[in-house]
Amino acid sequence: LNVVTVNTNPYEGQKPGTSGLRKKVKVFLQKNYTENFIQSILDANKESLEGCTLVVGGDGRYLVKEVVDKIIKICAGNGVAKLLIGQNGLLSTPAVSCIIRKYKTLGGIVLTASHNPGGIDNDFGIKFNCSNGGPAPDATTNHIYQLTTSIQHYKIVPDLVCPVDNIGVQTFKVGDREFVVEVIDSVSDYVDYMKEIFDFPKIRSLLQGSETRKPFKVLIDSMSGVTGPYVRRIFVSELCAGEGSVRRVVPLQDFGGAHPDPNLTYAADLVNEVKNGDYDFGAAFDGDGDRNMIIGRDAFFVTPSDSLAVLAAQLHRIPYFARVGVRGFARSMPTAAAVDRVARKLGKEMFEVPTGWKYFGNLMDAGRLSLCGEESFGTGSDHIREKDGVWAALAWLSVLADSGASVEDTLLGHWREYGRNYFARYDYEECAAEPCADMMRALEEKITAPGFLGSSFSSGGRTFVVSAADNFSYMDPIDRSVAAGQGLRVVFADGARLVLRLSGTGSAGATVRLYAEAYEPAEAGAEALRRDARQALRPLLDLALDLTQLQKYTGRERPTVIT
Ligand code: VG1
Ligand code: CO
Repeated sequence: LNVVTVNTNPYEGQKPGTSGLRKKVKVFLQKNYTENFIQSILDANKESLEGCTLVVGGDGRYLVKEVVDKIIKICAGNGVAKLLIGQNGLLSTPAVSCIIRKYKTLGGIVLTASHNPGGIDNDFGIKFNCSNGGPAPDATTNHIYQLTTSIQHYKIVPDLVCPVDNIGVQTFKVGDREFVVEVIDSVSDYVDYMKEIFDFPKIRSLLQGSETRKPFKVLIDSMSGVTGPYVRRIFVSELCAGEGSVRRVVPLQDFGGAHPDPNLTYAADLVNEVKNGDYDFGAAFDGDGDRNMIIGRDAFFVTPSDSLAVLAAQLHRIPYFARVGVRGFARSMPTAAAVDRVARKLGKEMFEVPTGWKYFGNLMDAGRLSLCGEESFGTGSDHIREKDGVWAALAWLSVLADSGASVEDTLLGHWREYGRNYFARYDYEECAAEPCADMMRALEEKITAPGFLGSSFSSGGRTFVVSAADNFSYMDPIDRSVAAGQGLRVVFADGARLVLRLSGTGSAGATVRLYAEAYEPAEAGAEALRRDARQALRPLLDLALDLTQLQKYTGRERPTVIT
């Protein structure tokens, strides 16, 4: 087989966002668009490419198989020695991270647009992960982007035919070197690792019940995303939960037309099933399997920020942490600060990083971070370098198996001890980009003007006094790299916070995210701790709309999604 060098021209806008390059499928279908980006990823790794191994897999959405084929041919053309590819091109994002680390590969290419809808009219995405298993840091993605702006040609082996439907090793002769593709079982490595981290027999006996205890009934929803095969293997085969305890476990190219995003809006049918059925626990995962939503009996909702805090407080119940110990905790800036209180109590280091999982990696690699999360339904630990949906569900079940408590009682107990951080996020999707940029500029000016600090606002019978306000900037404590302009935040004296930022994962227009958080201390009493979140946050949200003039700038009366 021969390598062919193909001339090409750069495309504008191949700049990876919060998590890889995400665009409409039609954009990726343009001539050489996908080839350019893949070649640029490889060029960014030029020094290490010779003889290296890469992992390749995606969430099963439309175009994954075609792009896997392109990656195989372009890698073959660029001196990569070996590819590890999930069967049928399927690998969850956490599984890619796990496999990169286990087999010590140079990195991996993940084909996903995560929770964005799939299908020919929807989204596709390409992300590069480094040898630590985590999403490439800003320096690397900026380098890749730079290369896309000047690319002149790519190298490909057009005649190489390599199906990925069957597990096994295929060897090719490219020029005078050997090129190997190993198609691997998509779930085995990941499942083996989960069995090391958790006590499967203990979770199994929770689910099965005993003479003295009723079975603990779960309903796990893969939302027709990539976790289907993982969920079947783990919950049905290993934990013997029964076929009736899993739903939507066949990965579909268009996720059945649904939005594979685990939250109360897009996973409403799971919520209803749990509410109307006899279930103790429900969980859902996004398209690529890194997000999770946890609910209890009667669909009692656990906010992701609380989920992180509860797990932090109960980490000792999980065998992995009992074994390796617990280092620090971290959350992304907009995530509610519930976990900060746990860190303080346990005497652990606490980090606040910009939105996006790539900012947790260095802290984990340096041995300073064990558990972290984001308000966007992301939870994970240093077992890999991505957030991990199935892991989060297993972590919760481990905690519950050990404590014997229900989901709701676990939360009530947590709030009684630490107080409660009420949290809500309003998303205004696909707005016109320019007015949104104006809005951000105007707000930044307002909150950084002299006199804003210390000023007070009344809303809904409450007074909020500004104690801090800025455009969040982060210096990585390990490599001292700086990420500036990460979101506008206003902090109030009573611990309440407002954050406004623009999404970095959308594929059209601008998506505005407004985050609100209010703290109710434990002493406030049972009633104050059990309020409806929307009600509790009303004064703050009203204040936010007034302060940002969001409705004026976006022309939107109400958000597209509330989480
Ligand atoms: C969103 C979330 C962020 C998350 C990112 C990737 O980013 O807010 O917390 O890390 O998606 O998640 P943004 O820039 O749109 O707010 V995933 O499951 O899409 O990889
Ligand atoms: Co995802």
